[in-house]
Amino acid sequence: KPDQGHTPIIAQNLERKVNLKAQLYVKYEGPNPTGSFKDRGMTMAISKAKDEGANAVACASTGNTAASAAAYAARAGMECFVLVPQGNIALGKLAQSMMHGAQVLQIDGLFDAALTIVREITNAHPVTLVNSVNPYRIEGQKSAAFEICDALGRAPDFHVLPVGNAGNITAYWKGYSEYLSAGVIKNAPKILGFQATGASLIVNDSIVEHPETVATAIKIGNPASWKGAVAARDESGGLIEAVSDEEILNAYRLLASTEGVFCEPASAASIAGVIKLLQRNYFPENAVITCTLTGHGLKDPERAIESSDKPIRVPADME
Ligand code: AN7
Repeated sequence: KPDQGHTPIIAQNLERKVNLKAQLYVKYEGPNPTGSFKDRGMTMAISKAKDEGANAVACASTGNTAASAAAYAARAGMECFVLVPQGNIALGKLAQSMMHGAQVLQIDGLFDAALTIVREITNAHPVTLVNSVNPYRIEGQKSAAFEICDALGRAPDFHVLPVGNAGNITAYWKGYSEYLSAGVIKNAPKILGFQATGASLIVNDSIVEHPETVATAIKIGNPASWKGAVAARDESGGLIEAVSDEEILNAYRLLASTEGVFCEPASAASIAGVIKLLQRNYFPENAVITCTLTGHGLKDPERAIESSDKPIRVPADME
């Protein structure tokens, strides 16, 4: 088994809970080495950087890219610089970047500002940019689409995923398209992307200056792979829509408390999207739907605790 990828695809029993008459599966990316789908692309980007003689890599990140870059750079013996938005990164992700020995720069600004800065720096200096504008990232991440088709023996009818910087939706569409042209699958799925309402710039077709959402992983106002996301939507006949923070958190709790699957809030945007589309009878009966759960719930313990009933404190006796 390779170190990253080959994650489980788990059938869901949400039928009675949300009145879904379709077959729903989640592709759970939590078991990757650093707990998110980013490892699929990062192993490629770092290996290629090493191959090309790089001594240092850098990225801007809402947290997961940074954690993954830090780990793979450590393994490769390279320096790693990560720029993260101060106060807008889940605790687990920050801990990972620090433990793996990256130079962590917390900027007084959001992801988009960090990406602009890191692009300029890596243009001017011998440091390899490992954000998903690095094409090797997309090549690695498309493997998830292959795995889903291999596991199901067919492509799903619909594939649903959260959209932040839009690298992953681009990668999935590339994967499905390649399997289609190679004749491995007969039909490609419709790609359904979900942004948070407070960061729904692709939906509204305009940059969001001040993105706002509890799902910090997708708190992005001007995604680098915007065009890729639009192509995935239009070529597949899918859609990109928004879900509110409330819908995201409801889906987040529903999955954890009734399916035993703990993902981070941004990941739950995919399930929230399915529930939203169900309410307007979007899915034909017996459709096969796959949702990517992009990251592990343990990434963001603070949000998990805030979203749950508080533990009860009692004296240490039988009563
Ligand atoms: C859990 O780590 O952008 O649309 O800097 O961490 O490919 O950006 C993370 C994104 C979804 C969105 N779910 O994927 C970063 C970063 C989780 C994420 C996304 C992210 P893209």
